[in-house]
Amino acid sequence: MAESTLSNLLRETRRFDPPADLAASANLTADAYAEAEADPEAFWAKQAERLTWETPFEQVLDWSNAPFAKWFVGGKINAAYNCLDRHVEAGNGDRVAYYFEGEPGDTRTITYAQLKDEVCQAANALIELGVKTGDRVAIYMPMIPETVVAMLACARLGAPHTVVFGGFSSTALRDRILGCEAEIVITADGGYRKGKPSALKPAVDEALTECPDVRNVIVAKRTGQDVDWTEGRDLWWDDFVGKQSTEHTPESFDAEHPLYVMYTSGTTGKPKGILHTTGGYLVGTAYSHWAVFDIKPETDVYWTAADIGWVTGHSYIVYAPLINGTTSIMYEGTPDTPHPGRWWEIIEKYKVTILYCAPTAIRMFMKFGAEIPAKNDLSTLRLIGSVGEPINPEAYIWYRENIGGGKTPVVDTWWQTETGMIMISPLPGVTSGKPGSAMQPLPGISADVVDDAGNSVPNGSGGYLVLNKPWPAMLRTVWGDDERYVDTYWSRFKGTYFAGDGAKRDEDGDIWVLGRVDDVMNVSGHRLSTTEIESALVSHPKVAEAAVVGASDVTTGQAVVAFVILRASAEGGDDDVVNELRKHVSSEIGAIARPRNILVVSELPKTRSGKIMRRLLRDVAEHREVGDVTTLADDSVMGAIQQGMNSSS
Ligand code: 6R9
Repeated sequence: MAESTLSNLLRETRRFDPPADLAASANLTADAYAEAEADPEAFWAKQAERLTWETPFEQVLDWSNAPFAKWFVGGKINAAYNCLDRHVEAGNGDRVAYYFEGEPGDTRTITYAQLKDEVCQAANALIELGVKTGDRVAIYMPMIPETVVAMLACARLGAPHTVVFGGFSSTALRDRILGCEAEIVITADGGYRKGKPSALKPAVDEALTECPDVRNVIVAKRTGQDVDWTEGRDLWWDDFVGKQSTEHTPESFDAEHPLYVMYTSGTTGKPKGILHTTGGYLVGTAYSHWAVFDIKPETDVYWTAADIGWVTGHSYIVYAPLINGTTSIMYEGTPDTPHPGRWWEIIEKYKVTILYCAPTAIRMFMKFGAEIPAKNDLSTLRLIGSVGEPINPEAYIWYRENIGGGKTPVVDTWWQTETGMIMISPLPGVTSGKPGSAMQPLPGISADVVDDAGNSVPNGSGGYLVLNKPWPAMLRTVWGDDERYVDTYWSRFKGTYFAGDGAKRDEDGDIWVLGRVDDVMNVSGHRLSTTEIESALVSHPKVAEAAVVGASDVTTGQAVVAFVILRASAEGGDDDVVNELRKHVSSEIGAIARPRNILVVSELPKTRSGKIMRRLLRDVAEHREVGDVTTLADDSVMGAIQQGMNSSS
């Protein structure tokens, strides 16, 4: 993040106290901090009572083989039973689990009892395909109820799912299927985006040409578009799942049984499969959801406006809301289809009380103008949240004023795919919020800001964000690569989890997360690795070398800017090549990784040891004066690159 933004942030002095009525009836009060501090294990044992355990656990935490944690040792549990059956058994089967709103305007209301029946059918379908406990299932779906059904069917059988975001390309899908050796793929013909059907099945067909171990593909019909069909392999959801029995007795699994693998970008080219297990993940997500969103399941209508293909969707559209018996909204499409007020229409229609979304969406709505949300009645909202990237104070204030009616608390929640659950956030009934600050770790969570040597920095200083106590929803390892788990997260500072983010602690001790300190960038709240995009670029036959940086962008937070050196043999004008390369990156990774700018250069700035100095390229991409060039092997390179950038934009 640019220094100027940093100092702007830290000049922010506005404070917003919790509304008195919310504070008076809040789920979590200030004493929870001291309670958790006094006896963390007792605190987490108490939170574990949110779940129904078939066999109670004997020990809260086994940290004897750190950093490999075991939570709720000896406990046995079924995730799907906890999400569904027990609510039905308790007489809440008629409560709505999801109000589904399709992009074209079709709707479905799904109760807990109906969802349970559908999950049982899907579980029986997977059994018929030979899926056993421990087998992996890949899910590549649009935002439709079947996606939740598929995930919970896997969880019910103890078959870890790996959900691949529907915007990812066939190559990304292939890599993830191969990475966790999935044998079954669940997909759809397509989904609706931006007013049009957007196909998914062709990417599955393409990916599977290189995934010989995938036996079957279950295809949900959403758009009705034509699909190629592989007889014997492909099965229509409606026929195959629809014919199954709605009876299925869940088996309980060890608290540490794998629940899912979610791939996320890291500092090296290959995405990492983050492993979450069952008991701790469910306890951590359910607790944080209850605490941060002050969930009152009987009366709230809760909406996480994210995609299920990201961790935010896993934790706060699927698992935590269901564990807590919440009624949620699920919206399929883009926020501005068919008009820029779609979200506000949904909030009015369903009387949504809690909205959780990303700053990039808020900044987009700011651009559309405050008159758009003003057309709808948003007065049911009592709490609004933000996730995915730092929220700049302007966006925070706009959100609070124009969406929250100037009265709702804004919870700015910091967490990661790896943490599984919200870690740092204001508590809506307790904290006086500061626009731009995630404030304090939740009760039970311990975070710090440290310097290069790992020492805690004094208030008023910046450093690296670390987590210094294990927490229940923590990742357990990188799938199939324990060494990478230890290296990436636990080696930078011994015995402490290194989050990869820079942060500052202000004079009051509150935390301001400033963004990544590694080669991970954050585009519209989505993590992308510079190396991954560079590899995609150099995999194109016309590219000799590439360097990618994340440059600040008013809408998307950061944008991908690439500098490429073409091979001498490359034909065609620069403009054609640039278009070709942007398309190539889309098809290699996904549209989200498509560079905003690609600059063809004849040389890249390198140190004498051959390291590309991305810092200088970032200066150019952000139209700043270029920093210190003294370590460059050839300092004339930067002048040429700068000229190129100026003439291209
Ligand atoms: C949940 C999620 C994690 C990275 C994280 C950080 C950034 C997330 C933030 C935030 C500042 C917040 N991030 N929330 N930065 N303030 N409230 O987004 O997971 O996709 O793994 O990304 O996102 O940089 O390290 P994930």
